[in-house]
Amino acid sequence: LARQSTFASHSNGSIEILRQRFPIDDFTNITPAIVSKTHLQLHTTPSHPLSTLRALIESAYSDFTHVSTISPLVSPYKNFDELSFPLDHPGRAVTDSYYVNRDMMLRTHTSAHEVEMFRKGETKWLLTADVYRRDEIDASHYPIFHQVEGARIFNTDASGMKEVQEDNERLSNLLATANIVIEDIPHISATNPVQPGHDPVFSELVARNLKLSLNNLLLNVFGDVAGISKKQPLRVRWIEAYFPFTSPSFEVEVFFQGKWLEILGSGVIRQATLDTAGVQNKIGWAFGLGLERIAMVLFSIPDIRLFWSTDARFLSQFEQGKINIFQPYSKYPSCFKDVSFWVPQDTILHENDFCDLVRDTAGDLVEDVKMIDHFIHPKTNRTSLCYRINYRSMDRSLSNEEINHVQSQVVARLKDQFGVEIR
Ligand code: FA5
Ligand code: MG
Repeated sequence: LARQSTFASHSNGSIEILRQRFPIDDFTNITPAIVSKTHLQLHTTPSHPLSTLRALIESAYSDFTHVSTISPLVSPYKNFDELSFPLDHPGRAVTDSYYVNRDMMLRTHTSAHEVEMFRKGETKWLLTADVYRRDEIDASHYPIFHQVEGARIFNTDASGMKEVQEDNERLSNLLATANIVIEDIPHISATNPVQPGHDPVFSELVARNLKLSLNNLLLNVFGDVAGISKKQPLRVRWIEAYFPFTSPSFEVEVFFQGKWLEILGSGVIRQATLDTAGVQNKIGWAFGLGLERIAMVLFSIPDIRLFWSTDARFLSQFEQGKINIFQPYSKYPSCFKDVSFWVPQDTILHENDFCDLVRDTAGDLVEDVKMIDHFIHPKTNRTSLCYRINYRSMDRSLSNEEINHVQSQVVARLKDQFGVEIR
């Protein structure tokens, strides 16, 4: 089946990213719009809300190594195989991840650096970085976001057990007097099992250390703003999860402004990962937390695109180390444009391909993309799609001419790259 390149503009056989040149191939799907943001490092840009949040998290792990400048270019081996992702995992698909070529991609999560960190001998560390995923377009999804990975490993001997027990005691004392309500689940269960090679007692102690440590982190991050000032306890709930590289595994949600907010994934690290890193005699935990969703609620930032704004009316509202409520400077009008078309037979036009084409053409002028119609013609067997694009700038009013021009470029590229027939 033909999969058209969304990277038609780079036909000279190579692509430059972060001052490195790479050959392109049939996997290449990274767009110029994405490449142009790979160097921005919002999470270390002073005064940026993402940087303030990173620093706040780091301050809760002051005795850990902190890393925040690792390149997003990794091999698929590092992003997936080292972490025991099965070969047919959907995350590997070109529709879901950004590939430079078959051998190089933009990391989809900070877990891609776990083996490298452990191999260096790090035993307690935080790593903050930009991560990339092909996805839909709306106010809470952006193809680039930021994660903090945290991990801690212990010796699998009496010294390690003593270390984890002492730390559990210290952390439970800290939590004992805190205004927090935790909905917990068992550390280990039939559906969230201990790993075959692990001592169940040790694994439970490690899972408990993970939970105590993260409950304390959440208290630090949300404690002051989530209602402690209003004498409401912070509510945290632990949920059973699945990740190929941890067992048992957990997700954590925080109750904030009337809703449960998904904060992170975590678990007891799969021994295969530690073995690959050459630290066979260790056991430990890891978590991966998304910064944008937390920052959006802490700073009341209504649209994820705002993090990328260079408008002084956005940036000047923030100061490094300070959490304050964002004052929206204005909301400019939306402009909706529909495009309906027939997809040629034998062509797959994934929604993420459509969204990337729109993002690459319209940049951050696109707020939302929705498929509003989809049917297959009973006689010709052709697929008809209709997408509704909502154009709205965060910074200014858009003229009709400008929108019409962008929309006509979207249509032209659709015809050009996917051979669609406009209806
Ligand atoms: C992961 O990325 C795992 N690497 C997390 C992990 C690390 C598990 C270590 C076990 C051990 P997940 O895809 O669920 O998992 O993403 C983790 C967090 O990133 C989510 O809880 C959420 O806070 C954030 N996140 C995920 N997708 C998005 C998105 N599209 N936009 C914004 N934030 C997101
Ligand atoms: Mg998830």
